[in-house]
Amino acid sequence: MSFPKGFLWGGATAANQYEGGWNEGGKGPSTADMLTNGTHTTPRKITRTWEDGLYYPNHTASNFYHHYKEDIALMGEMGFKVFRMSIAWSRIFPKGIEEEPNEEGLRFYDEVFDELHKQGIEPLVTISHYESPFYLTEKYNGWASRELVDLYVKYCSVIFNRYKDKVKYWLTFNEINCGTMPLGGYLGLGILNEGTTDFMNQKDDPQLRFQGLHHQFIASAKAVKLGHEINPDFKIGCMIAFMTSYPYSCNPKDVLKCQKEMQMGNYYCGDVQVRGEYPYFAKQYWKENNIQIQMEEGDEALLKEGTVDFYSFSYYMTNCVSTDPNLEGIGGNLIGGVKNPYLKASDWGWQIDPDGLRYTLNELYARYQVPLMVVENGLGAFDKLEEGNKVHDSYRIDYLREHIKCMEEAIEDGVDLIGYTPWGCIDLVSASTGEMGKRYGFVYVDSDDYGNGSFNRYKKDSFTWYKKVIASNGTDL
Ligand code: BGP
Repeated sequence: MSFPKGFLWGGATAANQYEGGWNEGGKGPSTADMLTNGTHTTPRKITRTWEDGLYYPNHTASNFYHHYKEDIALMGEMGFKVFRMSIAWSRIFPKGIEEEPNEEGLRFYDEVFDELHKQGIEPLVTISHYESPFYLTEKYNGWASRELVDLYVKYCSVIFNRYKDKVKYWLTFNEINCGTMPLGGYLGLGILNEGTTDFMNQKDDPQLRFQGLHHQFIASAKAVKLGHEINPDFKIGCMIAFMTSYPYSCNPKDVLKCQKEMQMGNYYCGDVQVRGEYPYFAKQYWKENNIQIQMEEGDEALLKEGTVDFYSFSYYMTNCVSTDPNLEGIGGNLIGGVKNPYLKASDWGWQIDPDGLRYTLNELYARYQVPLMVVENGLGAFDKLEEGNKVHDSYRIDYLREHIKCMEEAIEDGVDLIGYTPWGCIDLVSASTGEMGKRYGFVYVDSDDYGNGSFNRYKKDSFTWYKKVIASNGTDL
């Protein structure tokens, strides 16, 4: 029996992909709301096709806004101990700059948290998950400007004070390390570079990206300090998109290249947020890429004072790194690297690697020595709704079972793993492709890629399986 008593089993979502109600209850548009057409007023449907590129049809999403009671009851039925969700910043501050928060937005989350507690579920709240108010992009070019630090801290102060007795676990920024990468990195930073209208596809400006990240680090550190002042019991974590890379061969050149990619892609941000200072390799990278980080007096001290209480990460796949240009790349959405001949992949080319999770957990724990939480993991798949509204998703069960086994092994290795929230526990819209058809959930949501459907909820086979896993604390897999 390896999973400790009190292990936090649950599931994960994000407002912009799940909540819907994008312009209801006084909510302003967020960066994620703007991805397809760049206007404030045209509500979007799910329009993404493979040819169209990266669309993001999150306006209706899974309509949690109007289904939260039903959804939370389903989570309760599965026995969730924790539910990871995000607060949409633009529901609280529609433009991000108002004097007073939007009471209707605050009340919505009050009701959600109350409902969760009725079911004995602890909320785990991502404060910013690709959804800063779009107005801040227009006015300040998002996190490129230091102005956002105080606006974010003000938002934190409002939600920390309001929910201090309802929420204990917080994450400051979702997958903050995406900002170290040009593709996809701009969404979380809310930056639109000159002459571009598309977050996902713009001329890269490393100076702006890394300066934007610095602002997020400062904002995160300030939030951690403030949170602990408001409630010393708060547990505030970082959240990293972790993709372990293996050297494709034992050619030392491959090994060195791989090490470099791991440092900048995976470790740069966690090192700042957990250890409270930039890692040694940052300086060389800045030099090579002509990046000058503007620091204010006191920034270094702040980073030290605002280190996180735990480390959380998403884990879907691993890749290989090679210096050989002739090897086949992984391709697909937002992912790079070389194919690993030992691994199978999902329909989206994401290579499935449960052992890699055990390896990653050990590496992370050796480096940071703080509690770890896997806050995203899962298999995006095309599910088929069959007779009697059944979904037979044995492929998903297999994926999750193997990953849970490897988490168990990591715990036996001595890793302090405290929770597991598989991604998209109730079907939602995909971040990288904008499809509804890329499903992760234990619960099927009846909507297609165009937002057509009844939005009814149906339990998949994995629902019953996961319920049993939780009830047995991971022994009955
Ligand atoms: C992470 C994001 C999530 C989520 C997940 C799955 O990067 O934090 O928002 O969507 O990946 O990715 P996708 O939706 O592209 O399948």
